[in-house]
Amino acid sequence: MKKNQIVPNLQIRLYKSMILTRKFEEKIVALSQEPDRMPGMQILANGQEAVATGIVSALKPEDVIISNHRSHGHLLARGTDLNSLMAEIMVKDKGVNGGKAGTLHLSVPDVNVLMTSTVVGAGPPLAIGAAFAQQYKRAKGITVVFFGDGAAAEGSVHEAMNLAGVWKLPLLFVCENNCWAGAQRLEEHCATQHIFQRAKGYDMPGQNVDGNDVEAVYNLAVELVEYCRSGKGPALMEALTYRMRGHGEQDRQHYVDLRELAIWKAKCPIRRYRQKLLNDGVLNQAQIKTIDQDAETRVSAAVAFGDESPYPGPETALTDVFVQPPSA
Ligand SMILES: Cc1ncc(C[n+]2csc(CCOP(=O)(O)OP(=O)(O)O)c2C)c(N)n1
Ligand SMILES: [Mg+2]
Repeated sequence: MKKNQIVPNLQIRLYKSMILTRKFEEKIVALSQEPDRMPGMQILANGQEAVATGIVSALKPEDVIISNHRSHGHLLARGTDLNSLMAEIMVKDKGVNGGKAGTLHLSVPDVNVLMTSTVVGAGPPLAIGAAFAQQYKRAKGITVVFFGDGAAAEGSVHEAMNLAGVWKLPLLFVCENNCWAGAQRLEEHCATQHIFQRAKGYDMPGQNVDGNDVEAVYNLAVELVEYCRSGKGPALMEALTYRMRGHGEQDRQHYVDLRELAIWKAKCPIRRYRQKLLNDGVLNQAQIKTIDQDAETRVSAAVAFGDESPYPGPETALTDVFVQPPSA
């Protein structure tokens, strides 16, 4: 039986983090339907908020995060400044990366998010580097890398898990299994339905969790983060959830069975948690309404901030793009 690490203040923080992510991404949906408002491809994690919130809330500031293309929840749960994140997604000069990253290739060093990448399977090998540096320098932090069920089939992910197992790195692998990789169902692209069981082959503990239950995700994350921090080596966590929207906002999900979608809609991590907090008397309806409205207000302010920011000027095209390597 896993230890329950949940206390009331934490419950409210978990709820606030999930609803902020949901409102943030709902705003992106609305803006991406307006012409020329959100350039590029918008990839959202609607329905997956409990994974990001539950895991990132179990981390310490010194821990490093590496994420993939579905990263908004990870970044927001980590406390990335809302205004400059929205401005970045709007590719504006005041964005976290000066409008040069957009939504898919971000880096937010302030909050120790080393990078996000849409190159599927790119994160785990780079996480090896980050975790090796932590081990070599005897730092207190660990590294957490998020990747999808599709990425779990990439050679780079297996190589990274193997090396982490050999070197006993302080690295938590998080497979966010949302049952889809693009338009392919899990059973079409993955030889096993239980990705966490692959941990055994790399000599690390592997566990799975209901990824739509934020408290369960948090409790397991605390346990596995502690394991990695203790110097015993890496661990693999698989969170089972569901991608409620298309792969990207241009994808109309014509290949998805609407009955399946309805089943997962009923398991919405936010609706489910709101009901639990109401039932347990942690929050009442009025308090929930205030929290939800506050999230909406903050998101609207972030859009206004992005609107006011100019696009990066052409004269900045080559600044902040290359880093001079340290001289030997
Ligand atoms: C190396 C590489 N191969 C293919 C793609 C195209 N692609 C982008 S996302 C994606 C699916 C990834 O699925 P998964 O890892 O499960 O993440 P999810 O999108 O479900 O969050 C693919 C194939 C890519 N971006 N990079
Ligand atoms: Mg997936």
